[in-house]
Amino acid sequence: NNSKDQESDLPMFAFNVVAHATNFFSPANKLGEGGFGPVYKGVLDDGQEIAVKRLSKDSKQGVEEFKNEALFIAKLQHRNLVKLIGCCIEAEEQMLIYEYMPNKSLDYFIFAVAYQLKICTDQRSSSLLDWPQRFEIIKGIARGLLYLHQDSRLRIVHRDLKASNILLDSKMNAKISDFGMARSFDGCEDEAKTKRVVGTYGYMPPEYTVDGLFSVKSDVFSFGVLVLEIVSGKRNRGFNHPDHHHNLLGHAWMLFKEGTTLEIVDPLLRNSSYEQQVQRSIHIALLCVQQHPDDRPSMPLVTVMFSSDCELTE
Ligand code: ACK
Repeated sequence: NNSKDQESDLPMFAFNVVAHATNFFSPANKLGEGGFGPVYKGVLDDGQEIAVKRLSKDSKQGVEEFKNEALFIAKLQHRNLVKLIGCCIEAEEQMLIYEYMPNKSLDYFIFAVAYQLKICTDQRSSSLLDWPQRFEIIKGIARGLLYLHQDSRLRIVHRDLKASNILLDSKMNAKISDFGMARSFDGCEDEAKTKRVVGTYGYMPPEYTVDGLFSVKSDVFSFGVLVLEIVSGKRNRGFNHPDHHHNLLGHAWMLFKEGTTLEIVDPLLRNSSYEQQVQRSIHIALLCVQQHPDDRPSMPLVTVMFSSDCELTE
C-alpha cells in the first residue's frame, strides 16, 4: 500500500528518453560498474549527455534499493545533488537516467595520483586537485548535505556518503549521488535502528557499525572523513587497521593531540596562504568524526563554522 503511494510520487518522464536509453547498453559506452549493475553513457536527441544505471538481474543491491534510489532522487532538486532525468522501474528493463557528470568521481581525483606515484610519494599527499578546487568541493558537498538534512519536507539521511559517491561536473562542481541507502525521517523521530548494517568501511560511524543506529549525525561523521581525505589525499581505512598511518582518523587525532595536525597534509602547504584554512578544515572535520553522535555538530552548524573563517558557504 505504502509503496504504491510512493510510486505515485514519481514524476512522469518522457517515454522517448527511457526508450532511447536502451540504445546505449553496449560495452563501448560503459562508464563503470555500480552497486546495481553497469552504468552507460548516452546522448539524447537534443544533445544532452546522460548516464544510465541499469539494474542487473543478479544485482547485489537489488530491486528494493534501486526503487529507493529512484523515489528519493526524484523528489530532490539541488545544484549539489546529481539530477535524475528519467527512470523505468516497473518494466522488464529497469534503469535510472541521470545527467552526465564528465569528471568522474571524487575518489579518482583524490586518490588516482597517489596510486600512480605510490613509490616516490610514500606517505605524502598527492592529489589532482588544487586547494581552491578542494575547498569548492567541500563547500558543495556541505551544501548538498545541508539541503538533505535541513529541508523539513525531506529530512533525509544519505547513509553512504563517500568519495566514490561524489561526482564532478564539467566545472568541477561536486554533486552527491547514489541514494540507494537513503532514509527519510518523518514525524518527530530523529534516530533509527537497523539490523542490516551495510555501508562502506572507513566512512561508517561507530554507533552504526556496532548497534545499527543512524541519524543525520551518521552523514556528519562520513562528511568529516571525506574532508580529511580531501585535504590529506589519503584514504581512511577504518578503525581497526593495525598501522595508524593507514588509519587516517587515528593518525589525525594523534597529530591533533600533539598540536601538529598539518603533518597530515602535503608538507609544501606550510607557510602557504592556504595553511590556516586547511588547519581549520581539519579541526572541523575532527569535530564531525567524534565518537558520540551528540558531540558532532549538525550540518547547519558545520556550514556556519566553515563560513566564519573559510568562506565555505554562501
Ligand atoms: O568513478 P566513475 O568514473 O563514476 O565510475 C563510476 C561508474 O559510473 C559506476 O558507478 C560512473 N557514474 C555514475 N553515475 C554517473 C554520472 N551521472 N555521470 C558520469 N559517470 C557516472 C561512476
